Parts: sequence; C-alpha cells; structure tokens
Amino acid sequence: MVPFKKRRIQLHTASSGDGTIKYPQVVIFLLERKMGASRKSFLTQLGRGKGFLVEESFNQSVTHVVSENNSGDEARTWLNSQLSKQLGVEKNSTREEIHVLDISWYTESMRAGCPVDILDRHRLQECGTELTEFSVPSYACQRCTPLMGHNSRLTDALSILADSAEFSENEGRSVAFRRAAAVLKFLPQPVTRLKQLHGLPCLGEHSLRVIKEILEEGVSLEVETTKHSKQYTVLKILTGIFGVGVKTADRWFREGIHTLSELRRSGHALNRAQQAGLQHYEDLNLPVTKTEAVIIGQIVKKAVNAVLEGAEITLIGGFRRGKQTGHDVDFLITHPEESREEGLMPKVVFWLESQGYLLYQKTTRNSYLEANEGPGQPSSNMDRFERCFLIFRLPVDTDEGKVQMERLRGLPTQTENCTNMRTPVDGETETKTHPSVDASTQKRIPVLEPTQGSRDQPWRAVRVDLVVSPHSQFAFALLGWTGSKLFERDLRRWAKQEKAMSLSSHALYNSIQGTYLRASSEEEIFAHLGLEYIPPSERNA
Ligand code: 8GT
Ligand code: MN
Repeated sequence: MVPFKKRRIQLHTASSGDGTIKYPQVVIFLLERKMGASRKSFLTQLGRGKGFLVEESFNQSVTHVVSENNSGDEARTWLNSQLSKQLGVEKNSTREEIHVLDISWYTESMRAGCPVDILDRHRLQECGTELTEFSVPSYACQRCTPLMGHNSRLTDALSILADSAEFSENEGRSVAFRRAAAVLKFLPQPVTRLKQLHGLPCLGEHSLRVIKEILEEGVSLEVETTKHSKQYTVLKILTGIFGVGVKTADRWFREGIHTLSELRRSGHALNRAQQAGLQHYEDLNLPVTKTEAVIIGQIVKKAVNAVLEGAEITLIGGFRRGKQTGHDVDFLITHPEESREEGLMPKVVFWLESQGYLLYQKTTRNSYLEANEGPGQPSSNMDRFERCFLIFRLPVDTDEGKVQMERLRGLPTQTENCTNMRTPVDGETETKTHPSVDASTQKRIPVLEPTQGSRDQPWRAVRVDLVVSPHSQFAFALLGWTGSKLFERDLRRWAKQEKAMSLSSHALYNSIQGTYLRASSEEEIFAHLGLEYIPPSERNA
C-alpha cells in the first residue's frame, strides 16, 4: 500500500464538499467503464460531499476501486492493465491490496456516512481468480492452533452459540460449535467466501449457515438474538459466580432470579464455594494477568519449598499456552522422588493459609490407583489427582498491584481475550459508585458498592488451582492440564478411535495389548499416540 505520506499529496487534488477529508486511508476510484461519465461525476460529488476521498483519475494511492455493471474479471483486467502500463507495477504485485468492489459498497457507505465493512457480497466475483483452498486435519490434536486466529468475527459468533447450547445443557451441540470454531481458528487467512470451506471437517450445516450469514450480511440474526436473550445474559452472570454450574443457574433463572442482588435477597442457601464466589464476584471476573500469575507462582513456590525441599511447581493451563490473561491460574506440583509428594497438598494449603494468602480453599483427594482399578474411562479419571481449588488473596502493594488497583477503581471490567470470563453485571440501582458494562446493552451501568476484597483493599481475589502429581505421572498430568479443553478432548478421542488406547491425565493404556505406556515427557506421549509433537503455544484450539 502507498505510504500515508505519499498519499497526502493526493489530498489536495481530491476536494470534498467542505474541503474536509474524513477518511484519508480510504482512497476511492470510480471506474467509468459501463458506469458512464455523468453518473461517475454525480457519485464522485456525492462522496466528496460526505468527506470521502474520491480520485478523479486512477493513481498509486487508490485503495478501493468501485465498479458498476462490470464483472469481477473485467474490473480486474482493467486494473491490471492500469497497474502495469500506467504505473509500471508488476501485474499481480498489489492485487491483494486494492479492493475491487461493487457499487453497493459505495452506496451503503454513502448511506452510513462512513466506509462500511467490506463483506463478501461487496467484492466483485471473479471466475478466473483462485481462492485459497484450505486443508484441515480432523482432530484438533493434529493441528497447530495459535492463540489468535484470522477469523475472530466468525469464531466469536460460534462461541456464543456454543455457550448458549451449554446453557441449555446440550453438550453435543455445544461441542459441535466449538469444533467448528476451532477449525476456523486454525485457518491461516481470513475466510472471504463460503466455498473456501468446502470439504473441511467439523463444519456442520448449522455452523455453515451462521458463517454464510456473517460473510454475506456482516451479522448473524441467530447469534444477535441469542446474545441479547434474557436466558443467555442471565446465565452468563449467574454461571460467572464461582461454584455455580449451569443446572443451578438455570434453576435460579426459572425462579426469576436475574441479578446478583436478586440472588442475595432471595434467601437461597448457598454452599461455601458459592458464598465465596458471590462475595468476590467482581474480582474473580476481572481477567488475571500474566504478571499476577507469575507473582502467585512465586508465592506458591515459596510455600511448596517451605514444606518439601526439592518439590517443583509448573505453571499450566492457558498461561502455559501463552495466554496473557486467564480466568484463573493453574499449577502442577510434583517431586522428583516418587511418593515424596504424598501428603504435600494439605501442608502447602496450611502454609498459604497461615501466611494469610487464602480467602477460600477446598481440597479433593487423589483416588487414582492404576493397579487396583485398571484403566478407568478417561473422563472418570479427570478429578483423581489431589487437587485444590483456591481463592487467593493477592496483595496489591506491588507495582503491578497498583496498576490492578487502578483497573479496579470504577473501570468497566470487560473480558479480555478470555472466552469463559463473565462480564460482571448487576441490575441493582441503589448503592452504586462503580460503573460496569451491561453485557446485553453495552451501556455503562452502575453496580453495587463493592463487597470485601475490592477497591479499597490492598489485595484482590484470584482463582487458583493446584494439582499434585506423582513424578511417574507428571508428563500425563502436564499434557492433560495444559489444554485447551478441545485439544484435550481430541487427544483422548484420537487415542480411543484411531489407536485403541485410553489416555487420561494419569496414564496411557493400550487396550489391545492390555499394557500401560510409560512416558517421562509430553513428546513421548505424542510419539506413543503416533502424533507429531505440538508445543503448548499451538494447542489453542
Ligand atoms: P483460562 O483459565 O484462561 O480460562 O483457560 P484454561 O487455563 O485453558 O482453562 P481452565 O478451565 O483453567 O483449565 C485448564 C486445563 O485443565 C484445561 O485444559 C482443562 O481441560 C483441564 N482440566 C480442568 N479440569 C480438569 C480435571 O478435572 N482433570 C484434568 N486432567 N484436567 C482438567 O479444567
Ligand atoms: Mn486456567
């Protein structure tokens, strides 16, 4: 694209109605061919009157060529001849940078008063143009999926439908939408035409319909309706309370409880987790930063070293995959000598508690016994580590802490690159001092005076998960707790369907030979499974 500096020269030649050019980055040229000189002149004046930069003649600064009644091939042929003859530019060298658009893009932009997003239907179709064809392996564990894809408009929409299906307890449907989103996230380029997706795995009829609508219309009616529905917005709020699952949230919703204050007033008996979740709702819905995760890691390391020399901790979950924010911080603890880790968790928790670092804790016992039980179903092995759910009391007297305090002070706590974060919302209108964002209306609304743990406190609440693994199972635990959830799901599915093996976070079992396959690294597990190794940063399916 022509540097901005160069383009400014053109600003003088293209006069607008009152001389102001509102969108200097969008340099339009109207193709006279088949449009006619008088219509071109009329449309040019119209555009300039609205502050658009419309060039009289084609030149190097043009970014948008608008054509009427020409086919895509005709317009491209004309453009290429201009580029090579007039400007001496290699034929295809700038093809990707100049948009060749139908007049509908121009008229819609006139109506909107600004350049509208370029949708599939605005681009002139070219028979001769080759669209990028994608090829995608079926299982997420066969693919390198980066943190950020090129199709977030589509994947965000599908994630909303996946969440909504989860709220209706339709797991199959939810997984189907998540699989479709994961395929799109893997693609190396933005999708522009539906036919590029032909033959790709995991794209069901429903997902394709939604994708088509977004490519053609810019939005999907179903997604918009879902996102603004009462059930969706209320369940987002209620399941955002630590300790509250979909079943409970849905029951409350049906009872007419739609806000946190209504829940507080309802007199419902809440369990210990839910009470803590409600009490620290705002903090727990504020994304945890990588810096905070590192600080908590240092504290946990101190605790672990204080109670057992030589014990090691590893940051797992989303942060290990390179995420910069998360909804919690996950750690895996082990000791190089087998069995030394036994009894470690209560001691670590006791140490943290005695130092005043905990607001809540619940430990679950390890019940995984390979020899006695044999290979259980992978899903039933999920919770068999000694595991502790914590709400950490993170001091904020550090520099980062001060930044956190600033963020907490009256700022809208929107989600940041964190799909399962909930946006704090509360419909209460009396005791407000802090604005927040209502997920359904995007209006700033006041929220309740913060409860303990926020604003004026020198600490904030953060969800932390600790898992203890014997050293012999460490590689499996590391792989199983690094995620993403879909990556894990597909690893287990691959093992079962393609290799007749059973994979859990404890072990890999060959069902045909009736043997366990040992591994001391993630690489070895991938090798046992006949998969190419995928590093954590590319497991973001
Ligand atoms: P986030 O915390 O930023 O939202 O993202 P995350 O770190 O990827 O998600 P998470 O909900 O904290 O889960 C971390 C990983 O632990 C995920 O890969 C998930 O599959 C895995 N995981 C659980 N629960 C359990 C469990 O009970 N057993 C095992 N083995 N893995 C689990 O969330
Ligand atoms: Mn996590």
